[in-house]
Amino acid sequence: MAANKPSIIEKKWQRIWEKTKLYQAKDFSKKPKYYILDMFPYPSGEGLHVGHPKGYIATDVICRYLKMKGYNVLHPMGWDAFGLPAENYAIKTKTPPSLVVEKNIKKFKGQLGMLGLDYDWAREINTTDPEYYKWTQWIFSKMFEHGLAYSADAPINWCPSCKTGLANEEVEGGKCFRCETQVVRKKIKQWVLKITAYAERLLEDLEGLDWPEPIKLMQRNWIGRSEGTVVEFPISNFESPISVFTTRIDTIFGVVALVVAPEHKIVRELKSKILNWPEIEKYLTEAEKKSELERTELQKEKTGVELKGIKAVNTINGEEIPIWIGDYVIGSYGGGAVMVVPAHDQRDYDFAIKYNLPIKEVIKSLNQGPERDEKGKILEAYEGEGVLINSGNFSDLTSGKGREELTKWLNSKGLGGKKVNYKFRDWIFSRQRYWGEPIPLVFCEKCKEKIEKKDYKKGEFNQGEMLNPGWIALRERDLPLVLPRVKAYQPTGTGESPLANIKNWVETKCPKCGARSRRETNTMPQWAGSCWYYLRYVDSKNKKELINSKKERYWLPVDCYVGGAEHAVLHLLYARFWHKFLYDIDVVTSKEPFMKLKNQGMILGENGEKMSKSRGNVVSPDDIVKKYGADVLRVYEMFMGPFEGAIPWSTQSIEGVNRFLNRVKKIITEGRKKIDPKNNNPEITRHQTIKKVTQDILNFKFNTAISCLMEYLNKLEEEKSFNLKDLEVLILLLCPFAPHLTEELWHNLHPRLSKNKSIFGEIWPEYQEELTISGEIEIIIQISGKLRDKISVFRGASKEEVEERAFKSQKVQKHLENKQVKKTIFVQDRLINFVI
Ligand code: ANZ
Ligand code: ZN
Repeated sequence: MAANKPSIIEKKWQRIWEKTKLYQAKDFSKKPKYYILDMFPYPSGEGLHVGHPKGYIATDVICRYLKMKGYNVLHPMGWDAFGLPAENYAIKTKTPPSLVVEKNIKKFKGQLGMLGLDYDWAREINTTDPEYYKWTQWIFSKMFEHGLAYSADAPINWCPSCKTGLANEEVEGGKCFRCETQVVRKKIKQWVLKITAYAERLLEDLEGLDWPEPIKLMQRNWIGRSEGTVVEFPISNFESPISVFTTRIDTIFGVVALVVAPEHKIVRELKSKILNWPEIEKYLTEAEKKSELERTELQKEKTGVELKGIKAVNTINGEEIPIWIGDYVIGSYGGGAVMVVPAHDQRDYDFAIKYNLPIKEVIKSLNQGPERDEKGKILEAYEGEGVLINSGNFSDLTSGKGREELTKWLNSKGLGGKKVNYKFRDWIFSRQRYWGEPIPLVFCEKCKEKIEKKDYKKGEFNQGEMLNPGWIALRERDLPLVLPRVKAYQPTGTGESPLANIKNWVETKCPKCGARSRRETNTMPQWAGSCWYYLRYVDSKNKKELINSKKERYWLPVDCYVGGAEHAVLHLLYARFWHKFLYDIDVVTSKEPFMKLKNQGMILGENGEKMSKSRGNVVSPDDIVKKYGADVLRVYEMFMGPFEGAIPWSTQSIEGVNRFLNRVKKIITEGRKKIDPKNNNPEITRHQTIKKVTQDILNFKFNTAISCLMEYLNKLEEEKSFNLKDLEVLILLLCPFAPHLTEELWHNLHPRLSKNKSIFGEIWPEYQEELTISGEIEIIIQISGKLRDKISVFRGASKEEVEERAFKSQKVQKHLENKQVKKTIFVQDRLINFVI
């Protein structure tokens, strides 16, 4: 029958659902709301492979289920379309990126539609649409206004041969991906966002979130809170001291040297006093070439050079100690200097052995200490806690107490104090690229002069303008600052974006004083648009404000966010940061954007490797849908294994799913001619199935929900006639997974129903707890594997209940007399076996 072909019924229902606006979420309703969100895709030229929609299918299942449970559900979709791939493609083909994006979106949207995903397309957004990025720019300018954006010289990856800055993704093993020249670090002026100002809140508020524990942990580690002490070490014959951050101030009596980072300002300040400057200079040049990662890799041997001719003084006991530079010390962390304690830090120990520095033990282990040679010298650092020794008045304190007392002492002398440091840095927010949001700032010499000469009225300049003299933010009415068309998209040779070449765009008037000024020509990074997109879906057409506050209060926060675990840190941290800022300026009313987070596991190629074009193992959803239909693809992707797991694609298993759906079709088409209200055989199974499928959907256990439906089908297939209810429940429970087929079968079962009345307007089946347990069933009692008795118990009775009943049996008692039960094996609803 042609009308049964998936390709025909799927298109038919998709058209009807669209026409009846089945998926449009209503702003405001008496129903409880639920906002379920997918991580929106980057619309690449290749289109989707079967791995991409796994998460989208899952949210679709939940969304359809929740609507049947009476929720007002918001399930939107959009496009994260700025970024390098479109730009590189544009460079190669000389087509404007906007056209490339438009074409790709069309393809993606077609593919998502083909899968029957129930998005509310009326709310679609696209991060490259000026009407959208107007608000991305607006948020930036608000951050600027509040002093959260500052300009700083920051190093970028620079290819000396291509004369261009490179994104991290474009550096492979330290080399340029285009010409394989060694990439160097080059400092250029960048816009930086003060995400570190939110460190404490970003940490604290993680606690209340229903997120996978490993992801929370990754965020905590990324933020990297570290509590310790800062302490100043004076330099002989020089006024300013070196300030050091340490988590182990209890080891200060064991300090044998200081090591400062190559970029530490003291190195240049002391130049005239350093006796071996040529050697130092050579070291500095070498260090500049290395990335931070290369410098700090634990396995790499640590190097350093002593600054000859100068000495530092150990604050605690007045001892003179040498000062070194070493590139394993990071310039931007904890003051860029460390105190070297070889006895208690392995890195320092290795450094001391290599450069022949003394090793002073100052902590005694309370258990077994470090290994020693025959002379008693330690063979490794003892990094643990213990009791202070060789530490003057502080000897005999425990490490913890020692830290407390030493910090107190330093504080009282004005030489140091408690300090909390964070590993993560402020966010470098500018890119020297074309295809991104223009940064809405101009530079005005006149305003700069005013600020420098303090020739302004109170309140004339905002916090950001005071912090960055000369930089003026565009006003809201000047937004969006539209990305102009250019002739060439490749980066310029100077490390500036191609926008710098458009003279009549760059030259403009200062929005504050009207003087001639220049626009910022860097653009925003790809992350910007995805920092707040979930807000815009709620009110995507609003021309007056980012989001209407009534709608914000109704829909937010997002109840459930689903996407790949690769976004565990950056995207989720950046979005949380922006959300908190928007909370502070009263745009949103919740402290966190995403209450619950679920990560989908990858779908691997049939060979168990990651699916990719280069590996040649890509499976296209178009081919699968063509052969089996969207419902088979959907059910298969949900059935293939645990949602979070990485699972290889299997053509064989998809055949199994195809057979399952065909059996469902058969039992409904044939069964509706054999209706018998008196047949109540499957009742218990029916209630059990409703219970299990309902619970499993809520817990993202789609695979077990489907296997439960398969068992239910087995049960039904044993029957010769059917209670209408049993058939209905099969379709209703299956419909979130296989929407097209079930919609068709639902109408087969109810031929008088209007085509516009969807199965998704039906109510989700309810179960009765007492009916999930059948009456009495017989259970076998074995003793050491031999059948000794049979008893009746209620279906589903627990081990304890069955045990208690079994011990009452005379036969059992006889066989157990004077025997000890070593082990009890229990199979629910089947047997209990006492091993003696
Ligand atoms: C002396 C010491 C003795 C240290 C000891 C450890 C053990 P977190 O914050 O957990 O990373 N450190 C400080 N600043 C650094 C920098 N800019 N680059 C590289 N290393 C730096 O740990 C802080 C510890 O890392 C500090 O404590 C310091 O070494 C080192 F037995 O100071 B410690
Ligand atoms: Zn001005």
